[in-house]
Amino acid sequence: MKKFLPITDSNLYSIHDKVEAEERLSFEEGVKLWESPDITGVGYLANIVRERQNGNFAYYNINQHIDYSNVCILHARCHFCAFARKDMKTEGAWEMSVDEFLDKAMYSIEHGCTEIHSVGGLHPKLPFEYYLDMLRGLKKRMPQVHLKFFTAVEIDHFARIFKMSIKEVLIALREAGLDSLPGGGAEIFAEETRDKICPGKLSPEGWLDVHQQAHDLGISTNATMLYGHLETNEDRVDHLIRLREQQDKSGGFVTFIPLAFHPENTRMDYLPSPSGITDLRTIALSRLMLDNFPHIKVYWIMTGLNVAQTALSFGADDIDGTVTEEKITHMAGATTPEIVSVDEITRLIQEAGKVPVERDTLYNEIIREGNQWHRRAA
Ligand code: V47
Repeated sequence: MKKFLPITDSNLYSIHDKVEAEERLSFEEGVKLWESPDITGVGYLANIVRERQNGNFAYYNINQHIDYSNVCILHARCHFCAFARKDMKTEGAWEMSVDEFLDKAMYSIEHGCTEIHSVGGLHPKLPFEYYLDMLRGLKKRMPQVHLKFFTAVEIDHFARIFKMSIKEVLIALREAGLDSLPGGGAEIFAEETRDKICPGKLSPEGWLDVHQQAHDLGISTNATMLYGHLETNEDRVDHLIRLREQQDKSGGFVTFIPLAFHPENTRMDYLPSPSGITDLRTIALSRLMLDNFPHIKVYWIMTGLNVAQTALSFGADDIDGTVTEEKITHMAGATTPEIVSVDEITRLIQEAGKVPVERDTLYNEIIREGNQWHRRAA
């Protein structure tokens, strides 16, 4: 039987040859992929890489997000953010005590959660002991649960206000129980656009340096890109190439998560939300450009479950997890649920023709027996 290549844009033929030959794509090829009208052709190319790297598996995890506080010294700077507040006197501000934090996390852990993901604003006053106590409290009670805490921007903030080096901060947090860093705060690296959406925020070099130092210490991290605001096609490709170069140097990124901008309640509320095609194109572009990243995650909280399910055929091999209690996107108008059941996640994955695998943060398979779970090494 004759086979047809499902590509209609002739600009993609030479890229197809390079993808088949496992050759690295250039900046110009990244821009071509973004500009191609042949979205299914682009998806087809990304799916080649996805299947090569992760077969037919689609990963999910049982996790909980806990945002310990939204008080943030950058509250007036990040124009895309609906989450931050100036201080505790401002309406909508919160600051959890360590006990409140531990109670919330322990409830999820007792219900089978394997990862706590915790971030907050850049708080001007909380002492370093607060952050250490959150980690210590959980590690002492439940050592097998993975603690993915604090973005590079928070790590840099701790170094500044506690007058420590980045390395000292990371070592102290690790001793208290930190397992990995989430990928937030990267936004978009291209300086001109970054200065428009978050002037004065940690620089791209600063963000990458925190990840470099974490990787040097053996701490795995994730990476993100905020898209669907003022960034250009070139900005997106540039962002991915800077991450790819960093991964060549330090090698500790586990997964990349493109984050779809939600404009409601932000100072950029005049912008439309990114469309489903933009979401799928961003996933596919990421899979193709980030040839040295083992995983690409579609964050259903931001794309919605239907797009997330479709993204599993456009380069994504991971659909994130149950999440539970998401604030950053919901304060910016997300209409997705704040939690989704394991049955729903596995049903969506199977319906997309993939095999669901429950994973921990570092992609070890989770095996469950009754109320107990253990890891099978990746
Ligand atoms: O850094 C803020 C983004 C990030 C908005 O590492 C917004 O596994 C959209 O990093 N619309 C935090 N995005 C979330 C994040 C993340 C999420 C899931 C998994 C992982 C991981 C990391 O959210 C921020 C910022 O880039 N953000 N405001 C908004 N209005």
